[in-house]
Amino acid sequence: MKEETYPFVAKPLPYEYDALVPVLDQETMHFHHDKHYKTYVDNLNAALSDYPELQKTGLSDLLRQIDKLPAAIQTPVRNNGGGVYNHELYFDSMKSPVGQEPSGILLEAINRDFGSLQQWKEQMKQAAVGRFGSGWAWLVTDKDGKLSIVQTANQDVPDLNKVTPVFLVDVWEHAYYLQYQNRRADYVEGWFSLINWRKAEKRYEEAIG
Ligand code: MN3
Repeated sequence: MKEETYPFVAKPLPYEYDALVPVLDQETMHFHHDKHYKTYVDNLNAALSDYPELQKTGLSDLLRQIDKLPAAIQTPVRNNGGGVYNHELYFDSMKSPVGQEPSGILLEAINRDFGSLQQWKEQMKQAAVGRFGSGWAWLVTDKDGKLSIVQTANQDVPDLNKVTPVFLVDVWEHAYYLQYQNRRADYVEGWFSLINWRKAEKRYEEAIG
């Protein structure tokens, strides 16, 4: 991801609001992007507004060193910086649900590290559906290209000093409730058809150099 700095600006969706229909409807995307994501951007800027020494630091660098930030802004940066980082990657990881399958070295790595694409999907679904409360399920890679699935709570990010995210799925209720109510598993099943595999492959290739 391109590293912007303070003041952070909400990025537009990389597709139209109705691009993810029928998996995610326009109303869901408007609330999720225009309200929830925008609020994280505004609150992150508010948290950093009194700390000029941090205003030239990129978002992932802020998240890598949360424990070294001034105590008063550790929690706001964790929650809102994570909220910005996670949503930008989430929106950018999706595309219209029209047949796209993984290929190339990312598919080879999935087969190697999970046994098969189907086994990966089952584990990813379990991580997303089984996440208790609000949070995220991620596909991440280490520097050697070894893939793993991780869950995080709230707006936490995985340890970015150790892994690079390939993509993630938002399992906060605001991501799906308008359309799916309590049926998180149905939302997650639909989300698989939204994965932008070409972008995922690019991220994976960049992460392992
Ligand atoms: Mn969300």
